[in-house]
Amino acid sequence: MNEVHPAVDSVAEDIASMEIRGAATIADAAAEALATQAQDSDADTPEAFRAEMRAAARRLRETRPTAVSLPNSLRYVFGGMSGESVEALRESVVASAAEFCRELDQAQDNLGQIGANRLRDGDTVMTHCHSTDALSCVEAALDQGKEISAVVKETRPRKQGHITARQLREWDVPVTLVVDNAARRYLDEVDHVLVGADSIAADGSVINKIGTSGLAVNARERGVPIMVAAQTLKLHPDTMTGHTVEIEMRDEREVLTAEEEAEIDGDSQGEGLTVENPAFDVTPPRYVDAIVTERGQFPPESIVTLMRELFGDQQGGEPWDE
Ligand code: RUB
Repeated sequence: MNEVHPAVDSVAEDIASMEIRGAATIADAAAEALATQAQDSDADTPEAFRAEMRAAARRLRETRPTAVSLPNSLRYVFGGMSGESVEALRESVVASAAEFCRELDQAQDNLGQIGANRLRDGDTVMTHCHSTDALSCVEAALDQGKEISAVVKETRPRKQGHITARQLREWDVPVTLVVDNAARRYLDEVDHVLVGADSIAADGSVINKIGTSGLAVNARERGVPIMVAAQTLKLHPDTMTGHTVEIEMRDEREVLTAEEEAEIDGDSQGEGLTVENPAFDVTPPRYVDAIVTERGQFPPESIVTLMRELFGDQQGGEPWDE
């Protein structure tokens, strides 16, 4: 009863272990996983089908807490689920998931066009982590015939900067890869800081990979504009009613191996040494110059207007709650 499809389980594991990572990619994979659950369901009643879908959504939801694109994607698919029979329900979920993935791609393309308008021929961007929304701005600028180069922050501990560097090199963009600690030194050589977001709060705060806030403060001090590329899927509806965004704490082993720990702490069996590994941080709106969405660019303080338009006074429980 309420069996979670093995493919859903496997997607959930891949999201938790970051095989599948990045807010937009996670959302896309979650929607597709719900479609697989629906497609292969052998539920014999509509109620059993709905219960299965809720169980699958809960399994996916519990993987990572910070990127709101994940619950937003699940909500979208549930929003499209309708019908009186198992067959009708199945079709509606599959169609809704496909529509979600299509819209996500389209939003990213549109956002890229808008973000590209901020980039001038010959500009250098500094990136942090790996964001498909941020890269879509660079791609669109290249398509417009502009020459862009990049200073790419490595992004400890998982080094997502390498993924960014690889993508940029595929597009033939000149890349200077630096360790995170070198970022301030290179800010004088760049024209924009360009990052993505996992969640945007109603006050315009940007929740993104750990290190974004320090980078933004340094960039502001150096007079370098900070541009956040985030499709509206990253807007966090709960923050309109005062909820805060949970910051994921990841395993200490991403920071320090057991051998390294033993070297530092000898025999004390971890008693006196604590390793903390927050995956994200919060950049206050005053350090952000523009949030670029598929609906246009916004000063962070005005993002709440867009959120009201998109989410209204959306309240109540989640569609996957039992
Ligand atoms: C990824 C990260 C990215 C955002 C935006 O963190 O912080 O900047 O998710 O990415 P992690 P995108 O590697 O821990 O998932 O623009 O692709 O949605």
